[in-house]
Amino acid sequence: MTRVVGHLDLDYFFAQVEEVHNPSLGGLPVLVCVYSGRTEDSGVVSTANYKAREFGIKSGMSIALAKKRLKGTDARFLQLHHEMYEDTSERIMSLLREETDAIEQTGIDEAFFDITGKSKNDFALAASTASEIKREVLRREKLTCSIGLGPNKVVAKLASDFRKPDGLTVVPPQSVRSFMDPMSVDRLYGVGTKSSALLKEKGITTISDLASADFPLLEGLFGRKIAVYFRDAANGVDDEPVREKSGITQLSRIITLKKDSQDLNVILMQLQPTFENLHGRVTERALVFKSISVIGILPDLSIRTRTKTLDKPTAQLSAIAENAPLLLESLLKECGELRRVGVKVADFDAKAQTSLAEFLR
Ligand code: DCP
Ligand code: CA
Ligand code: CA
Repeated sequence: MTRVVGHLDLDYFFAQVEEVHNPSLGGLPVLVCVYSGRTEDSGVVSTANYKAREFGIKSGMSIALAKKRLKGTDARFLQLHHEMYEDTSERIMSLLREETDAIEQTGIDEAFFDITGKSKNDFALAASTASEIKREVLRREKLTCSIGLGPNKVVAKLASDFRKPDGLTVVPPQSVRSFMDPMSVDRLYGVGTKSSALLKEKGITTISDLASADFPLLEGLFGRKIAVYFRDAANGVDDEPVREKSGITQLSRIITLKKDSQDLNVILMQLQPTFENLHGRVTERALVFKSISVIGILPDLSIRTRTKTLDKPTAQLSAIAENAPLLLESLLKECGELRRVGVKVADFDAKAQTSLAEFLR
């Protein structure tokens, strides 16, 4: 079945959020910097607005070099306000979730989305949905973004990158080959610097070169699985669904004891019911965990933990039910009375949920 997949990426994200919060920056080169604090200018540029980019400013460049390039201008060098960007990002992701069939966030300022159902598989209708999303982002957050539409994630990602800032690039199935063919291989989602260097050594520089490359040659360079992905992606073929990642790194449950206690059995009686509850949340999200911790909060509110790392990931209730009491016993030996106690699982095995393209990134 053909799909309609989009990719949205906010323009010069951190710097644009800063501009929204401080309109007096309008028109000036704006740089958001990560100061390392050693000397006044040590650190790197996180991102810069398009005015600053006219002077050759790039993400990752040293602040010292950026200052040199912007000498004589009225450029503003700002500090990071990460929480502000996180909050903005969260609101935009909820907006996108409201307007589409499914989303998959791939970074603080970008996400894939699926609008196959919503657009009834019609790219003209999909284009107006994408315009509507851009308008809503602008109306609610005063931010511009760039959107690409295509029949899959590989094409959508190339399309959102194609025209920036404030772009909308629509690539219906019949235009995929002519859109992708002339592009450099390193633009392809999943092709990193190492792979693209290897490919270039073999004379494979454009996506069209890769699409028609000798398959055994690719297999020799990257192994079968990756070679298949590269060949298909270069041909505009990609069946990876758009699916929301849990994004969770740990799950825990903490209770307050009826009375401060140091007695293993008394505490276990109250803690045991949380094992099943926690395990239920693990299963619900189809996660497998590799570590289990017991957390103790003392009457002075200081926190102690004991962690056990398993040999291999598991989703079994018994892994919690058997290890938590042992961890609790060891914790109690050290710290006396507890006020609150909890159990936590973490180190989820993400690979099961990651597509090959993301794995390669
Ligand atoms: N970022 C960073 N350091 C980097 C790259 C990015 O701190 N080397 C941060 C700042 C960016 C944000 O991540 O605002 C998003 O990164 P993008 O690559 O999407 O770049 P921008 O959104 O800044 O610019 P563009 O308009 O090209 O998307
Ligand atoms: Ca961006
Ligand atoms: Ca981005």
